Amino acid sequence: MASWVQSVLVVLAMVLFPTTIESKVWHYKFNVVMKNMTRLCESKPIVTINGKFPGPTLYAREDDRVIVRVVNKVPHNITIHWHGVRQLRTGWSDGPAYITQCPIQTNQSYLYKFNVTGQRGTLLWHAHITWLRATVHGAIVILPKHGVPYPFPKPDHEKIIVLGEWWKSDADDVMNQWVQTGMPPNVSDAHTINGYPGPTPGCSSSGFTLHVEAGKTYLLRIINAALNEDVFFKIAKHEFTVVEVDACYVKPFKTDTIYTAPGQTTNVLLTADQKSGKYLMAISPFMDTIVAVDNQTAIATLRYKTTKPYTPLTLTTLPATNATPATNSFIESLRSLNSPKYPALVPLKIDHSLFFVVGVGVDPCSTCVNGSRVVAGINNVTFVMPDTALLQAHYFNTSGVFTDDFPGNPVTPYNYTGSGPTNIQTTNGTKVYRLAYNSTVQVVIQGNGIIAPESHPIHLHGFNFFVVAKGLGNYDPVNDPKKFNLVDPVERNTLTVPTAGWIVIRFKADNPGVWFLHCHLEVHTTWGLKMAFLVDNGNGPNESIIPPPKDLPTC
Ligand SMILES: *[C@@H]1O[C@H](CO)[C@@H](O)[C@H](O)[C@H]1NC(C)=O
Ligand SMILES: *[C@@H]1O[C@H](CO)[C@@H](O)[C@H](O)[C@H]1NC(C)=O
Ligand SMILES: *[C@@H]1O[C@H](CO)[C@@H](O)[C@H](O)[C@H]1NC(C)=O
Ligand SMILES: *[C@@H]1O[C@H](CO)[C@@H](O)[C@H](O)[C@H]1NC(C)=O
Ligand SMILES: *[C@@H]1O[C@H](CO)[C@@H](O)[C@H](O)[C@H]1NC(C)=O
Ligand SMILES: *[C@@H]1O[C@H](CO)[C@@H](O)[C@H](O)[C@H]1NC(C)=O
Ligand SMILES: *[C@@H]1O[C@H](CO)[C@@H](O)[C@H](O)[C@H]1NC(C)=O
Ligand SMILES: *[C@@H]1O[C@H](CO)[C@@H](O)[C@H](O)[C@H]1NC(C)=O
Ligand SMILES: *[C@@H]1O[C@H](CO)[C@@H](O)[C@H](O)[C@H]1NC(C)=O
Ligand SMILES: *[C@@H]1O[C@H](CO)[C@@H](O)[C@H](O)[C@H]1NC(C)=O
Ligand SMILES: *[C@@H]1O[C@H](CO)[C@@H](O)[C@H](O)[C@H]1NC(C)=O
Ligand SMILES: *[C@@H]1O[C@H](CO)[C@@H](O)[C@H](O)[C@H]1NC(C)=O
Ligand SMILES: [Cu+2]
Repeated sequence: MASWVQSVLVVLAMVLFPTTIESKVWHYKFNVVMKNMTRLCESKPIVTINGKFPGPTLYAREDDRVIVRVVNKVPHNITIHWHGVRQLRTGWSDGPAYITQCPIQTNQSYLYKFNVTGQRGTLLWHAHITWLRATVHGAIVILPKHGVPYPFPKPDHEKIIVLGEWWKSDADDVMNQWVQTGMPPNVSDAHTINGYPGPTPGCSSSGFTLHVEAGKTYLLRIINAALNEDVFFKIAKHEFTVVEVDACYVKPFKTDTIYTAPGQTTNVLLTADQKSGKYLMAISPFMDTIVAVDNQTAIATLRYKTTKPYTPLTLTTLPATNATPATNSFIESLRSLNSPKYPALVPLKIDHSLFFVVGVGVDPCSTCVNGSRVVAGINNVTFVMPDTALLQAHYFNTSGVFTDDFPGNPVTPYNYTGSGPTNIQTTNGTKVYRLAYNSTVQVVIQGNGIIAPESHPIHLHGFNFFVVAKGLGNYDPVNDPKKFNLVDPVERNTLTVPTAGWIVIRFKADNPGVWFLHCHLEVHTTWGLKMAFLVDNGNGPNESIIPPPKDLPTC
């Protein structure tokens, strides 16, 4: 066949059968650079990607391949985590420092390579080392495959809304406050909406404005990139229809208040159905225990295109800081879409039934102010970071880096939400829990009340999980399983364990590698509320982790 005929046929085939086109590769370059930024009337240098805060949006399409070249030009070690991307067999590109890779050091670069197999929706990317996440984060948008519609009415426009926190000091200096003194680090000085706290008295600064056209529908991709705080999100006079969380479709429901924890993403439809004008968009913190919180409200504006000059802003009120019922009503409305096309594949037979008690404790510390410091842990184990990556140690059979004896259940049970143990010291270690490929896992995650009961947004790398139940007090292994939702529980990668309560999650360990599980409040992760699952290879290359890339950083 003449080559021009072949070309014509190829073009014709591409037009007629677009699904036969090979999946696309999306290339990105992330330059890690310092940039001076002014917020709250003060300037400071921050670590950024390509000079942006929030960082650039990473677009891809379901089943496509993504390659991100990260070049470190700052005097800090860095890694990037593609939060919620399952990293099927590509754990080397997952990102948490000392778990799946050594840091990318100054003047080094690394290619993150992964496929977004079977995923579509909004996710987050962020630095996963020290507290650099404060300024190094952004959105991941995974579009559905060509020709595959959303399972909800097509919006006219799509907008990204990244929520964050801002410190006037360097965020790593704030973290080091604890390292050096053992005292809890300072709360942030402001919350941000797409990088801005809103008008600040005493200096010229406005906030983010979302421009809308009357009658149009918008898909808002809301990402909580805050370090340490759960928040409420509201827009005056406008209602949202929630359609997706953590890149998993949900049964649509209406609400005027979004509740979101760090690491979570929420996609909502908003119709510009109000009178032309300006409407307050705001976030405020949620905290229902006696822990210090940044109580500043961040302010942005939703503005109709036809708004006349000097139109006053229509205001709204946010829930109280301790409005636990508002969080419950939001969480309890979340149900998997569970349609024939997007079924909820909840594991029904469980191979590993685990019980993780999460919370804080204390550890002796000779350099600390009081001779002790606040720590945190799971099943009384405060995780100690190794000085090389766990995944490398696992792959190369290096002994002495970790042990695989992480306790699947509390060693000494106690009344978790009651009087608690008298000795609140924890033990420490670098321990993983080992799982065979394909095994099914249930984890009851029970919050405790040591020092103060507190809520914890727990995040699992490498897998989505189903949240089959949640409750208050101590989990009851006899009666609570009767209330499990095994039909359409929400599927996601981060969910809050309520203050003095518990959640039950289920997942199938069909992704080989070393996968981090931790509280997504960075302060608690720093204190040691973290562990890792080690999932062994299955049969053959398609069920095994790929070999490490040549440019994998070393420690
Ligand atoms: C930030 O500002 C300081 C003081 O003006 C300056 O010395 C520094 O070079 C600036 N840094 C960057 C990355 O622009
Ligand atoms: C990084 O590269 C710059 C420019 O080549 C050099 O001046 C600097 O010393 C290097 N830093 C490190 C830590 O290697
Ligand atoms: C990712 O997709 C590419 C095709 O785009 C394929 O060649 C490669 O094997 C996939 N990688 C993994 C780890 O599945
Ligand atoms: C923390 O807050 C205290 C009291 O406001 C202040 O003195 C200190 O400098 C802050 N620390 C950092 C690292 O910003
Ligand atoms: C240290 O002691 C002071 C004074 O007794 C107390 O207020 C503070 O909470 C203690 N801090 C820690 C981390 O235990
Ligand atoms: C916010 O917190 C600060 C410091 O804890 C406190 O002084 C202030 O009264 C609080 N403001 C509100 C509105 O709660
Ligand atoms: C690690 O040990 C396993 C089991 O003994 C073996 O199959 C594998 O080849 C070893 N890997 C390396 C890189 O030596
Ligand atoms: C645990 O503590 C709670 C709160 O103090 C109490 O109501 C409950 O009876 C205790 N449970 C047991 C088994 O002692
Ligand atoms: C936790 O570990 C410490 C140190 O080994 C021990 O003293 C304490 O009793 C343990 N607490 C619980 C609840 O297991
Ligand atoms: C782990 O615990 C031991 C015994 O309490 C202590 O000496 C050591 O400093 C701890 N290590 C870390 C990293 O906290
Ligand atoms: C894992 O599950 C898949 C799909 O159910 C199956 O095809 C495969 O053989 C299983 N592998 C192992 C090692 O159990
Ligand atoms: C950067 O990472 C390397 C390798 O783990 C480590 O040796 C070094 O201390 C780290 N530097 C900083 C500033 O943390
Ligand atoms: Cu926590």
